[in-house]
Amino acid sequence: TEADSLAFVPEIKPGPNIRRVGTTVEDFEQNLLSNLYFQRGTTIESASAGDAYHTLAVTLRDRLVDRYARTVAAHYETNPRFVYYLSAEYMLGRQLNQNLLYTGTEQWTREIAEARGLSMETLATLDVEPGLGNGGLGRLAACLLDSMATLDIPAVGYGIRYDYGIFKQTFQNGEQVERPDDWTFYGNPWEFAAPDDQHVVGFYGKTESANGDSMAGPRRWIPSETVRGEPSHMLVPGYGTQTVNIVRLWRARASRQSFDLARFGAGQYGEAVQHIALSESISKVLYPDDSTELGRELRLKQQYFLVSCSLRDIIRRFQFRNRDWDAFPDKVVIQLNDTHPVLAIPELMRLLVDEHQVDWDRAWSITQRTFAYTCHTLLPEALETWPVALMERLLPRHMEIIYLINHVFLRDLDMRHPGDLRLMRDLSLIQEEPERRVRMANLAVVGSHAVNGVAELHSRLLAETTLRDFASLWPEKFHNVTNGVTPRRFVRLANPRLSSLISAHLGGDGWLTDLDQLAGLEAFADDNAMRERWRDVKRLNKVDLAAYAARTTGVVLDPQAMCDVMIKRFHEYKRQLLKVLHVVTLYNRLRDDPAATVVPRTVVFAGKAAPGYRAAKLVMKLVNAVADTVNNDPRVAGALRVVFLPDYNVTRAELIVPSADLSEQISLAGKEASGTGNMKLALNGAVTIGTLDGANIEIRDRVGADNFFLFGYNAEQAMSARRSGYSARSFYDQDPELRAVLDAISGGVFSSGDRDAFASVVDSVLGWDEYLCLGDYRSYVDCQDTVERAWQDRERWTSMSIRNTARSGFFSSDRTVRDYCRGIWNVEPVRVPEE
Ligand code: T68
Repeated sequence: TEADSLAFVPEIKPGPNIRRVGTTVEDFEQNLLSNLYFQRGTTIESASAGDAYHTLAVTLRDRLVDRYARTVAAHYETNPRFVYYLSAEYMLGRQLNQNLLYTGTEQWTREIAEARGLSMETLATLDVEPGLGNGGLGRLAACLLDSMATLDIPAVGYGIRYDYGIFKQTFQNGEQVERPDDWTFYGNPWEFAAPDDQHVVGFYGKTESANGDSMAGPRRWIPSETVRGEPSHMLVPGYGTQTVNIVRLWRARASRQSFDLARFGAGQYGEAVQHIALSESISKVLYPDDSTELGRELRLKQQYFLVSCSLRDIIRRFQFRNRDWDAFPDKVVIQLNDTHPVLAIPELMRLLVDEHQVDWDRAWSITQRTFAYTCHTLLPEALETWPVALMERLLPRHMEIIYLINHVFLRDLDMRHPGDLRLMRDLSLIQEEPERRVRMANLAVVGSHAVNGVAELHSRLLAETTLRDFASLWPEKFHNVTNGVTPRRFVRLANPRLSSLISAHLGGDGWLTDLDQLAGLEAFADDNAMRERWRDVKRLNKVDLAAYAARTTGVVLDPQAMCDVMIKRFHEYKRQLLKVLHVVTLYNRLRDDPAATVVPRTVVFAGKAAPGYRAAKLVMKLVNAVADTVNNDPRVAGALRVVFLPDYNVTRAELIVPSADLSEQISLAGKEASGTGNMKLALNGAVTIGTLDGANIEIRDRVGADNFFLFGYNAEQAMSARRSGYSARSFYDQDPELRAVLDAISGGVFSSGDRDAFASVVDSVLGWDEYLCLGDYRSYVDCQDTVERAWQDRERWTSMSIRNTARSGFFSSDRTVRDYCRGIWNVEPVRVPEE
């Protein structure tokens, strides 16, 4: 049909008629005026700030379209191997400033806007951050997209266009209150709808034989429910190159004819749209992680929805230039960002076997060569499993396919390790007890040619613990790819003052795409003039942060004080509680001896907790309570301030990171897979206080032990402490300072005398203390005392700060992407010509 043939052309047909944008400021201004007139339907005399913002956004987008069209043409021409990054989450951050930088129109825009009395700051605040992720995993996806485009890697990101992103966080009585994030309320000028490329996704129903009756042969799945997946995409420009890739996000729409006109006519307005509401609920909201039991079925539907739409799209794109299925793995590598998109493995099998008549063994070989899987956790409770009963109901054909994959896998396993029932039980894709469930991580490992952890320690521990038996079965499958962050967003855009200083000393901004060049700053680490300017940058950044804090929370910060930051999701293993114990320690010391000379400190917290995570939310309430008490106590004014900045997101990170002096990376060793906030902070000259966990180890190896404050158990010691009868209570009994801290909390010092308010925090830490907070307390507090002594030597501290930046070039996500390209993807860049 006409519609079918339309769907089988690339997004943009390569051809000579690509429209080009002008190259002068006059052209740019003309484009702006023209978009204001034709897109917003208004004139410069009557435009609102919103009109100006929207017009600027689409004008920048136009410039990127020009590059995108040339990118599509170059890719079509080359027919290269593409990376398809599948992720349920993307934390892209604000787009405006990024796209101004990447199109080189920052200065022009400033002049044009300011001539009309519009500040760049006003425009920036109208730019809404798409919060389509929870934390590190989603932000990593966004950093990798940026680096892939910058390195000219042909790539597409696939995700879900949630109507509501991660909730907005506010506090009431110190408790987190979640509000919906209606991020597209005023429209999203950055995206393009692509209704021609929609796909139909099935759920439920039954399967039947298509010919013969073997489960391995083609079968027919007759779903009993369908929804449409409607794509839109946002442009992902590379920095300093012509490549513009896309991230394609799927939105669930009801199938046609879903509106019940008869019911509406009968006055049953709710019932009339019920079917539409139900279908569209699939992409309604981002899950604030999987710690709630509620809506698990909907979460599985989300996962399949993403996978089904994306795979059809990948196949459609493959078929532009290719026919032979055996070439599929040569043209396609699909990276699975954690287990959330792992249903893509049985889905590709289904498409090949049932819809394209490829026989099972050939399909399986294609599938395994196509997929690669990144694991982001070590916590066994975070490994996803789905009840077999639910899978059988929702995705009957996929369940058959998973059984068959498992059957063949276990048969081969039995040949290699005859009679090893323990091994079979542990590696099976199906867990039997206490309930039959599908193990998504096992499915991911069996169906992929590469599995990677996200930091050296994490990859080692994965192979030694969580995925041990798989690692001895297929050692060649296991890789490490240490995470990274994009220096464009997290240094250049977030910290323009530091960027100018760096460029001035390195003789240009080549470091932005070759971050190892930061090593050139090493020569200035002990240079007095440089140290002076370095401190100036930090101080001015802290002035900005203080202004923001005063405006939003009323707390007044001192830009001269040490800025001590702990910014990340609230989770027990990350140990915000340990940080609170330290703050209370400082508070007690100051109260006991108001004349004590201490280093003035501002402690900044930010982060969200999963709405259903009670323990984390209580720690959050404790942070707010301690902040309240400390900030209102005149005895400690000038020495200690605590501020909890609400609604942490990418935008907030860009504000806080540049002003940090001390970076808190204090998770219990062996629990944090990598961390990426640790990298952002080190790159911006914060010195880390941390455990030997995740990428902290690699940061310390590079910046040097002298420029890193290390404390606490290492991963082995933590595991063995627990095995040899760890007793939290003994630390309380033996350490009077710790005792005073816990007694103050349970005695109501931070809760107006209410002894019950935080009793469960104290009881749980004195009882089991899952994350060894008390075991690490003394070592942590002593290490903080060392930090204070170091801070008092201003020149030495500044040198440490400079060395942290100079030696952190490794943590660019460009390096991460190069590692994936060489070790796992085997893809080559494709240059996009200028004209
Ligand atoms: C993080 N994981 C790791 N998970 O905790 C962090 N989980 O160490 C690492 O640096 C980062 O991934 C990038 O590799 C997450 O952020 C989630 O957000 C998540 C979301 C849904 C379900 C489970």
